[in-house]
Amino acid sequence: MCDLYYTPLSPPCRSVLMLGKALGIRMHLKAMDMAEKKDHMTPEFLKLNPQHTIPTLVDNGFSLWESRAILGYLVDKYAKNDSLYPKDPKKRAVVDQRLYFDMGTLYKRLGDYYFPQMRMNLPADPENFKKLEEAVELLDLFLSKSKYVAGDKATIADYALISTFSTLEAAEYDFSRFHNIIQWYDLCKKTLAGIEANEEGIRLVKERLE
Ligand code: GSH
Repeated sequence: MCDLYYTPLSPPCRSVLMLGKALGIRMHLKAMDMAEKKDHMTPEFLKLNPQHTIPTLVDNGFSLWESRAILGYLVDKYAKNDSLYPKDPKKRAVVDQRLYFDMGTLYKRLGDYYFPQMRMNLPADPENFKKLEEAVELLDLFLSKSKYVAGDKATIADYALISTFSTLEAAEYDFSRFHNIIQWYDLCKKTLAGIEANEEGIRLVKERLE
C-alpha cells in the first residue's frame, strides 16, 4: 500500500493521481494543507521529505518525491508491461526528454508567468509570456510528429504534460492556434486511462481563479 501526500490543486500531484488510477494502485491519499496549516513543514513530514514538496510517495517505507520520478517508479514497479515507460533505451530517452522539457521549460514558464499574478497579485510580465508561448510552440511542434507526446502510444510524459497543460487551460491561456496540441488534448481526454483523476483539481484551480 502506498501513501501519497498531495493536494489536488497541484499539477505535479495530479499527474501522480492520474497514473495511480490508471495502474489501479491502491493509494492511501493524505491531503496536505500547505497554505494555512503548513502540513509540509511539520517534523514528521520533513523526515519523509526534507525538500518539503508534494507529491511525496511512501511505498512500504520507501519515500520518493519529484512527480516525474514517482511516475517512472510506479510504472517500473506496478505496471503489467513497460508501455507507459519503455525500457528500450531510445524510447525511454524520448520520454525522459519530454519529462525534463515539462519540468524545466513548460511547467517552469507557466509558473514564472502565472504564479506571481496568482499569488502576489503582480501584473503580467510580457517577457515571461513570450517565453511561455515559445514553450507551448515547442510542445505543438513535438506533437506534429506523433499522436502522443513521446510517440504513438501514451506514456508517463503525457501524464506530466496533461497536468501542466490542463492548468494552462484553467488559467484561460488561449491555445486555439495550436492545432496539434488541441488534437492531442482531445485524444488524451478520450483515451488516457485515469485522466478523470485530474478533474477535481482543475475545478478547484478554476474556482480559485474566479
Ligand atoms: N518538481 C517538483 C515535482 O514535480 O514534484 C515540484 C513539486 C512542488 O514544488 N510542489 C509544490 C510544493 O510542494 C506544490 S505544487 N510546494 C511547497 C514547497 O516547496 O515548500
